[in-house]
Amino acid sequence: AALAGVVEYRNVTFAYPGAESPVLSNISFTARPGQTIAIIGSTGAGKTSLLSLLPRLYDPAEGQVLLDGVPVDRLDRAEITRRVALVPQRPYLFSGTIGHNLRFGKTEATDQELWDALLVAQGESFVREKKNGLDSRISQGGTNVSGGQRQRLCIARALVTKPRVYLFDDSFSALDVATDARLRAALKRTTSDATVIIVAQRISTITEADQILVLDNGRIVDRGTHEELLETSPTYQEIVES
Ligand code: TTP
Ligand code: MG
Repeated sequence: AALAGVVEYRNVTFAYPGAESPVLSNISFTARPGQTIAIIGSTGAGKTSLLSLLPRLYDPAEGQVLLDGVPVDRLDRAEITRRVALVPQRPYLFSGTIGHNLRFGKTEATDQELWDALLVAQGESFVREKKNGLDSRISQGGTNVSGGQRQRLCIARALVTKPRVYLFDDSFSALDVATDARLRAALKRTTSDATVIIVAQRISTITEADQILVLDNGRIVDRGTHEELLETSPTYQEIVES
């Protein structure tokens, strides 16, 4: 189907402009609708860089990134934005109301759609508790909300756009373990036919992923389910034990 949301990285190598050595080497994987693919690896391994190639923040030096079989450099950017939502590692809130911030990717969204997204993102109660609800002001950079609240608002913002593909870059790290678990369970229900790629630090966030990619120094060194990797991957075992 044309709008399925199949993501494929095919032998992707990438270096930042002006840099000598690549930060990603020969990356290949496929993520299909209904699947959750997790990416784990130490700081600087290239996780954020890997995600950035799908929405074309950068283009690879070699290889291809495909969305539903089409190389992303042949799609127009508006089309990519409609299909792919990236929740960045440092989620940004701008000065305006919570409603403005949530409607950033879909200006015509109704209040009900915003509340539905907040419910999934576990942000419903803290927004409801504010005197002005969706009309509450966010200060520049979102300094008047906590890190965990900011993450939940940015996840809700992505949900509002109802994309085919979700990219979560360490989006659950500021949440306590219980909220993280509730959020992911709710996410799984509402995004069950979407493609989900999660970068995570915490093992508990990704144990149920269909496939985990272990990234080390820009390469996928191991891949498999949590159980498989516990058996086969020394790098994964190290991360689990750390
Ligand atoms: P990242 O892709 O940012 O590594 P990461 O996301 O795995 O790390 P973390 O867990 O801390 O979020 O960086 C990989 C390499 O690329 C690293 O050496 C820094 C470099 N880099 C740049 O040169 N420019 C950039 O804009 C970014 C994001 C990274
Ligand atoms: Mg990162």
